[in-house]
Amino acid sequence: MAGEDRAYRAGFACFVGRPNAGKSTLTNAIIGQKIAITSSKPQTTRHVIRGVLHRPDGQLVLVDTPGLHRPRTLLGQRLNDLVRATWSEVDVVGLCLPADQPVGPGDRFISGEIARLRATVIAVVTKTDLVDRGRLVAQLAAVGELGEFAAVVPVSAVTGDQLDTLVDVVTAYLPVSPQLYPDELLTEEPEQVLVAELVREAALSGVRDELPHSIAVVVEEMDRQGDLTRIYADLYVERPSQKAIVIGHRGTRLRDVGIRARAQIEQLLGTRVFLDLHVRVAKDWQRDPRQLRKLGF
Ligand SMILES: Nc1nc2c(ncn2[C@@H]2O[C@H](COP(=O)(O)OP(=O)(O)OP(=O)(O)O)[C@@H](O)[C@H]2O)c(=O)[nH]1
Ligand SMILES: [Mg+2]
Repeated sequence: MAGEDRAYRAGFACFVGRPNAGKSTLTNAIIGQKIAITSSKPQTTRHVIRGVLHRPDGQLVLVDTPGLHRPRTLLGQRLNDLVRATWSEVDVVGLCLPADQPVGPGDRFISGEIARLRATVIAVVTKTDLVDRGRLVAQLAAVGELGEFAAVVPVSAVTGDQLDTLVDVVTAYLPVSPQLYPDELLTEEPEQVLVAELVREAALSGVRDELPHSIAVVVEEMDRQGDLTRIYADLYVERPSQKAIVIGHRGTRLRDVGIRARAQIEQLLGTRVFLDLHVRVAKDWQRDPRQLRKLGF
């Protein structure tokens, strides 16, 4: 059915869902580059990040957002506000439901909220590589019960299974429109923001409990000369005890974070990287409007 009637489509879509549902991993897999950091800790994403997928028949702009959750801090409230603002601006919303977890009250809440939007709503069953066929079929049935969806697509961002189908489905619901972004642009995010996020991702791995939520990263200075980029970044925590954990015995943990972050940043920038990390305490920043502003929220 290829032919003249396939008009060029362009528009915005975002994946929504509980923290840890796989939204950022899916966004990266579709864009084909790491624009959003991911981790096994809930509430990893804190910024709205746009990535652009270019196809001959259209342009899909994916907006990665934080997971919607019950807020316990001012930061939590701000993140939820960001999510809701994004929902009202996109053409397609993909509700992400992990295949390996029962559909729960959190999913029902989000599903009810998005049903009121002007966007086309589809359901995406994520992480299908983690379950067998029987369990997947049962999950698809449970998702069918959850609400009215224009489509239900099972997908694995890790194996790539069904990714193309998902993109086809989402693109089909975009409006007929001229191109929105120039060719080849993958993301508009400033490099400093992407770099700060990569440092935060490295700092998240291996820390537990409340600590992941307490970490924020700001790039203070970034200076490229030839094939070397010098980066000075501050890693903020909320209490002195957390500072000790992040730095580790004789600085070993922090050194490790620096090594892992540097490898990722070198990939992003395509230059060698000198990375200078400082750990600072910003007391209870998640609840403090002034600190939040300083940290970019
Ligand atoms: N096996 C498997 N794991 C996945 C898949 N997609 C995501 N994950 C894992 O699930 C965890 C959460 O993924 P994220 O993409 O950070 O989840 P998120 O929905 O963006 O989470 P928040 O930003 O916290 O709301 C990570 O450990 C991922 O590696 C998948 O398709 N298969
Ligand atoms: Mg995320």
